[in-house]
Order: sequence, then structure tokens, then C-alpha cells
Amino acid sequence: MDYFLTEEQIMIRDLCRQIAEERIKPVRAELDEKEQFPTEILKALAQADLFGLIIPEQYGGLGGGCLENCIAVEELSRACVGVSTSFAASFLGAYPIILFGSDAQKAKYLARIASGETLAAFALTESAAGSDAGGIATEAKLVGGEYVLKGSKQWITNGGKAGIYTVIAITDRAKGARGASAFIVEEGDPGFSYGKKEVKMGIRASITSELIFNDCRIPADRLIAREGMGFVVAMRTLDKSRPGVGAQAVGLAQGALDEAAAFARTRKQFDKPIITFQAVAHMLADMATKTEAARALVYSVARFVDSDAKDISKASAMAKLMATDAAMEVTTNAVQVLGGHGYMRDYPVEKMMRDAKILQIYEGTNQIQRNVIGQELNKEYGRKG
Ligand code: COS
Repeated sequence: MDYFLTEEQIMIRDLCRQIAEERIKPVRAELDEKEQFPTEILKALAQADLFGLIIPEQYGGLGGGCLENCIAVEELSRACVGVSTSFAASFLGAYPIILFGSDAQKAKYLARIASGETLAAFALTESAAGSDAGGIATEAKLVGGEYVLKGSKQWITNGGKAGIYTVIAITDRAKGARGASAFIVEEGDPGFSYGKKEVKMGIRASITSELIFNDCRIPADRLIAREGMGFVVAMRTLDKSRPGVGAQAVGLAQGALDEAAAFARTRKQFDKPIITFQAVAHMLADMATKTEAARALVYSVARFVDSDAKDISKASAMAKLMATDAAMEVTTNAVQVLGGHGYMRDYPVEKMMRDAKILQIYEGTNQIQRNVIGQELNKEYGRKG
């Protein structure tokens, strides 16, 4: 298929594919088994300048957009979503600064993220505030020229490994979602520490930790945009990053299809390769079709996002929703095609099925994506009516 990629985009794809084949595939099962953070692989990605992919050129990046990010993340995810999550979460942490940071904040933090010198992370979720992002309890108060943060964040990807955290906290509780603000917290800030490290079903090469702010003091110039902008910063960040989760799903589905089709050609039952049985061929046909449909939607949404269109929430949610539901189905069916082999850890598809599940949950559950799409349809058709 021709995806109408530019020469530069094809170069990004081929570079990521090479790193995935040479550096990720050989170790992915071990990283998963040992829950080992992929430090060496992330160094290789940094050496290839990939942490600068979406960072503007003036801050040391490559100046790419959503499509370049999707292409890179897809290829890495084809080999391992645990690794691609660690990579992509740094951009999730960087987006609030890219989109809303001051020139001084951009100059101070983006070059460090672009070089891969440090990872970034995004901290919104709390134990009592998941889908209900407006219900966060972590507070920030301005005291004598410093903000003092109190509370904790849960399930933070790259928590404990990142040096730069973009954190959403409440500065005016009476104002509800409009009383939230976004801050930059650095590793080593007084009163900032890490809590529980989670043990997960999948994406086990990535790290997911609690962040604790115990009267954590940060300079006032770490506020991103203005007080009260935090919820908008968070939502606009997620609008930009959700197609990337769709791209993770496309890569994962492609990886599962690759395994299932190759297996079905060599596995013989009743003296024939099982791919020659219609029951199996039809499963593979559906898997391939859904993967291509998901890729088409993700690329088209990424191009829409890169067109600087304003209303990207609906398209972004659609890409995340459709592609991640497809990846769950495709990986589950890959296990089915491999049968007993698929259920065993000797083959990669059981890991792929475990990894797929989180894509329907993180960066907003797929139920929340449907809510976002529904709300936007309500607005659109309200305007038309
Ligand atoms: N861009 C800009 N502004 C947005 C926005 C967006 N995409 N989405 C909402 N807003 C604004 C609204 O316009 C509203 O502003 P006003 O107060 O001026 O009217 C404000 O933010 C609150 O919006 P809303 O009332 O829709 O918020 P809700 O509390 O109903 O929550 C959902 C909306 C559920 C969509 C939101 O909480 C959400 O996305 N939850 C999932 C969070 C998530 O993805 N978590 C994963 C953690 S990161 S891995």
C-alpha cells in the first residue's frame, strides 16, 4: 500500500523499523519477563535523534508533527508496546510545554527532552480521579514566591525515570475544572518523591509509578500558561497525543498479524498448512483489513492534526478508539490462530494480547473517547440545526 509519505517520513519509518528489528525484538520477551526498563534501547533512540521528533527545531528538535510521531511509534510498537510507551510518554510530558510553555520554559526544558538527556512524564491521574480528570485533589498554593504542591499522582508512565514532570494541580477549588493549573516539577525538587511502582498485566518494560508531593516547593515560574488553564492544557495535550496511541495500536496489530500469518503458512494440520483452511484464512483477512483501516484513519487524523485545525478532539478520539479496539481484536485472534502455541510464552502473541489491553484504557478509556465524540457530534449538529 502507498501511504503517500514524504521521503523524510519514509526515512523515519525505516530507521525506527531497523531499531525495532535489531534492538527491540531480540530482547522484548526478556524485558517483559523481568519487568526491565529499556534504558539501552532508549539511548539508541536518543542517538538516532528520535526524542527530538516533535520538538521544534529552534529548541534542538526535528520539528516533526503528529504524523511523524505516529509513524515512529507505530514501528516501535510493532516490536514492543512496553518500549514504545516509554518513548511516547516523554512526548506526552513535553506537549504541555510545547503547546503552552513560555519561551523561557521551552528553552530550558525542550532541548533536554529532545536530546534524550532526560525523559519527560505527564501527571494528571490520581487514585480518585481517572476518567473524571476534573476531580483531582492535588493542590498547589502560591506561598512567598513559590508554589507548594500537596497530594499524589497515580499510574504515571516514566514515573521515577523521568527528570521533567508536567503536573496538573488545583489552585482554586471553588472554580472546579477551571481552577486547575499546570506546573513543571523536576526530579530532586524538595518534597517530591516516588511511591508505589506498579506490577502490570502488559507493557511491562515500561515503568508506572506513584508521584508524591509532600509540601513540594517549586519556583513560581514553573507555572505553565496561567492559573486556571490546567484542565485546558491537559485536554489539549491529550487531543494531540491520542492519535499516537492509535499508532501504537496499528503497530501492535501489524506485529500480531505478521506472527499469525507466518505461523499459519508453516503450521500443518490434516496434511495442509492451516492458512489454506477457510476458517483461518478468513480470520487473517479480517485482521489484515482492520489493521489497514486503523492505519488509514490514524494517518488521516494525524494529517488533520498537523493542518493546525482547531477542532481536533473528535478526530483524535476516533483514531484512538477505532485503532485500539482493532488491536485488541487482532491480537486476540492472533493468539487464536496460533492455538496452544499462542497461549505459551515461547511465542510473542500472548504478550501482544496483554499489551493491547492498556491501549483501550490509558490516555482516556475508550468509553471516554465515545463520550468526547458524542459531545462533539452534539455541538456540530446543534450548529447545523
Ligand atoms: N480542549 C480545550 N478545552 C476543553 C477540551 C479540549 N479538548 N475539553 C474540555 N475543555 C474545556 C471545556 O470547554 C470546559 O470549559 P468551560 O469550563 O469554560 O466550559 C472545561 O474544559 C471542562 O470541560 P467538560 O465540562 O467537558 O469536562 P468534564 O469534567 O465533563 O470532563 C472529559 C470531560 C471526561 C472528556 C475529561 O475529563 C477526560 O478527557 N477524561 C479522561 C482523562 C484521561 O484521558 N485520562 C488519562 C490520563 S493521561 S494518560
